[in-house]
Amino acid sequence: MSSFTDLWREISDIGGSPSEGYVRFAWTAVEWELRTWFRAQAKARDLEFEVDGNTTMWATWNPGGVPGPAVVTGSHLDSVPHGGGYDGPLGVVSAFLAVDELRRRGVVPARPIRIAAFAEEEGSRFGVACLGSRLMTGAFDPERARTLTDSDGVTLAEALAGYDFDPARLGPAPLSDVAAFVELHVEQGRALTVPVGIGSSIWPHGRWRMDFTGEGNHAGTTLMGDRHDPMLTYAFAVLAANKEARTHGAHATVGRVAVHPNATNAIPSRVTGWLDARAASASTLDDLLSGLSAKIATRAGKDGTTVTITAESTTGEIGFSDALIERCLTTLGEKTPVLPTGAGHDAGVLSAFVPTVMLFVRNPAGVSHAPAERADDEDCEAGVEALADVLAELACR
Ligand code: HGY
Ligand code: MN
Ligand code: MN
Ligand code: MN
Repeated sequence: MSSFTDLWREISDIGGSPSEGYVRFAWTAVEWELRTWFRAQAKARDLEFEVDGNTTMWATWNPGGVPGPAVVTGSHLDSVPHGGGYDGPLGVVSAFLAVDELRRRGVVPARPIRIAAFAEEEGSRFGVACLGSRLMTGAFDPERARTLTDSDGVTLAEALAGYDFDPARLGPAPLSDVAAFVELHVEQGRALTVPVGIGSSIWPHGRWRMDFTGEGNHAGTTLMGDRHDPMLTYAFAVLAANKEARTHGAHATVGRVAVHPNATNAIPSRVTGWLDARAASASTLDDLLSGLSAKIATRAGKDGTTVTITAESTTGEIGFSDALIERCLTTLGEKTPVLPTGAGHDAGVLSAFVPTVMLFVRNPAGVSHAPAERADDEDCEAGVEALADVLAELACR
């Protein structure tokens, strides 16, 4: 049986390093290495390995051969560009170790326990967050998914076919197979001051693509008064998003931008910025978006540019199962903190369909989506124990 440290080391060189961060995009050679590792872990534990039509990997432990819905745990293996190593993989590694722990305890579950690794959770390659779980629940149209395009112009259907996955198999899966979902995840801010906490809810959030169009021209000869510079409208939008977020007690970020033609001596003809916005309530998020859109439109009028804002993926208010939170508290101790998060998760997508809860592991750096993301090994071990306790509670009673 592996210790946390040993199992963690097995993936710590795949797709990056702790100092530089990880680039682990869906349906790439790096992800394939992680898939190979997952499959080997399932095999080493004599778990039944499967890949479904959405390319989610499953490893099933069902020693009693019992029929019926499973208690599912797991997370994702993909990352944001140069992200930390914990966001996602911690939940998958902990899931394998929790099964080891239950075996060590001599537990025989009364229902199957399944480990899942969802694809493209970050949406880093095709832009739609939690794409694997959205497809599974029917929350995203498979036809539309097949035509999503990455930054190299590769469609999702082509990316799948490149690894012998059949794009025609994308789509909803029977959720009646899932009795409950428990996702363990590194906490992504400074909210947790003890090793393990329980998730209560996820802030409503979304991603919007903002396309600014103007008139490309020479940087040296075009009079300042003659310009239609979309970069100006874009710059205004970034500052306005920050201001709106502060006014609303919300969060707004523009972390990605594409400029055409991207030349120092040319006024750009086109700028695309991607807005990530999140708020404690859906109405606050709506207010933020409508206020911001109006301000940007006014500014575009002054700049002689045009702007279109398109939602790429949105997630409404999510509260995890009260009953499961109660059972986690009974199992882990009534003093275990129960906390909301501003980060999105496959658990958030599944929670609209099946009883779902999350466990968080302390993040001493308070950083995520960046190489400095951390969790101490001792806290990760406490996370595995907690996950094993919760799985025993949900799968044995
Ligand atoms: O972007 C997010 O909130 C997440 O970590 N997938
Ligand atoms: Mn993430
Ligand atoms: Mn994650
Ligand atoms: Mn010239």
